[in-house]
Amino acid sequence: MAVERTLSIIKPDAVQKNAIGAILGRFEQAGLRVAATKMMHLSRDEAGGFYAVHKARPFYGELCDFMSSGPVVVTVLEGEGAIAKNRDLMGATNPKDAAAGTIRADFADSIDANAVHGSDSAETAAWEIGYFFGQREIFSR
Ligand code: RTP
Ligand code: MG
Repeated sequence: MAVERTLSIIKPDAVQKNAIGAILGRFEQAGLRVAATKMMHLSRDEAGGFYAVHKARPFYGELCDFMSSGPVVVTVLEGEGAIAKNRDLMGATNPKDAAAGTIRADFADSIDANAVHGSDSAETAAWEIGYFFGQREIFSR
């Protein structure tokens, strides 16, 4: 399987729960490497730009409010099959549907406050990484 990069966001609810280390640890334990990471408090416009693909959805306004409600941790994860591996570790969007042992099953409260974001394809991963990081801020090992 090819080495890939994917974008992870630890959302405001999980940062507030003091779960940054626990979540990054799950990625590392699964064989993914942190290639870049930083803490940010997104403006509402920055959150809206990031989730622009969902602009027409009924939940877009709430999603933008939530993602700009407190600091987040944005991380580039790298490893074999990183995009699908991260989605597997995250679990289903709604924590009620998330498999036991996934990040959302263990840390998410609701479909809105669902602990983590992860890129859903190679194309979106490249765009999402570029939204937050320059090439000189990303380190492969
Ligand atoms: P994410 O983009 O945050 O990793 O989540 P995802 O791929 O699992 O889900 P997506 O469909 O991309 O939706 C983005 C975020 O919008 C909220 N959402 N609410 N009320 C609803 O039906 C609904 N659907 C989605 C979730 O917080 C989801 O993470
Ligand atoms: Mg998504």
